[in-house]
Amino acid sequence: MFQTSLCGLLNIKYPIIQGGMAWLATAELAAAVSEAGGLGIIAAGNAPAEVVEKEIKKAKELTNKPFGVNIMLLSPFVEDVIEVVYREQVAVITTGAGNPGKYIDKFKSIGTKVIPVVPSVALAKRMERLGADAVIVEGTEAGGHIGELTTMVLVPQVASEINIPVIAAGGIADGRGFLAALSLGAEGVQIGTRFICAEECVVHDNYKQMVIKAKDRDAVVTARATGHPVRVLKNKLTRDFAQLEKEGVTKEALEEFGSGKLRVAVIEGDIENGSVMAGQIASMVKEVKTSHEIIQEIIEGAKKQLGLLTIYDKEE
Ligand code: TUI
Repeated sequence: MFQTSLCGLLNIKYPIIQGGMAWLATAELAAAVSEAGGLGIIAAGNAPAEVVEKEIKKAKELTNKPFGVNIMLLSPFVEDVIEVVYREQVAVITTGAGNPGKYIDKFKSIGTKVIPVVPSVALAKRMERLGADAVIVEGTEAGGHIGELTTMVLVPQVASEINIPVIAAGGIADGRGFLAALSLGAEGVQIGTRFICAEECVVHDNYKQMVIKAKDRDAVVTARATGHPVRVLKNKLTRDFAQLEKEGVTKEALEEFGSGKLRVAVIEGDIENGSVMAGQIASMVKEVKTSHEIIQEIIEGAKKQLGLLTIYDKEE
């Protein structure tokens, strides 16, 4: 059940891709998600190529199943990371925060599937034309760097305009969201925030606990003025950001202030002064579970929800 064309394309059991979360999505999480039947992703983030290479080699030791690497296109090391991922012949790349057009042919020549994150119909169409294998359509509900449109409006608009598989992202954490995404025309989902609280996610426990305690309105957008808006959980950092924006400091000063703050939260566990990136669905994450349990819960939840819809149909 829920086997879509994406499962065949990526050689996975369930059409669930783990979000490429910088610092959090290490080999341990990626391998666990792939072992559980989804597609695990190692996030390159802003890491140097040697670090990414080590993670890829570690994931290969932990699983024989396919996994991917997320390439953050704003990284200063992007060209070197591209070379490492190419050399290691990783099964899938996802990309974020930019247009990966110039790299697509290179990866396709060795059979690596290329799946860009797109925040608009125009970019989705361009990616299809350039040979992308699928696109991740990410709504503004997502954590981290975000676009403008919601998942609810963007997924069906993109699905109507392209012929490659659409993967919905942003605001999905359970079986109901998964089923809703398929109803909107997606053939799979990308889930980030729920996997922050996977047992195999190496993030500091303070970060996991902050996600678990988050309420519906706690995931706010900072740094709009920089042109790179980022969704994070409210804390001292977001208040300081708001104050600086009110004072009208330059874009460069805001970028400088934000730089390195994700590491502060993820590694040091300073969830007041660090950047706790998470999506609007954070309040639905109630406990730490294994990646296997999370994926099973999503699939079983979707089956249950589908059963309810069928009952409505019978009552007509
Ligand atoms: O990339 C993400 N999420 C991220 S990246 C990140 S690290 C970072 N930190 C601070 C500032 C910027 C990045 C944390 N979270 N999600 C995928 C995503 N991609 N969301 C939006 C986009 C996107 C935006 C514009 C993709 C393409 C794009 O294209 C513009 C163009 O060049 O046409």
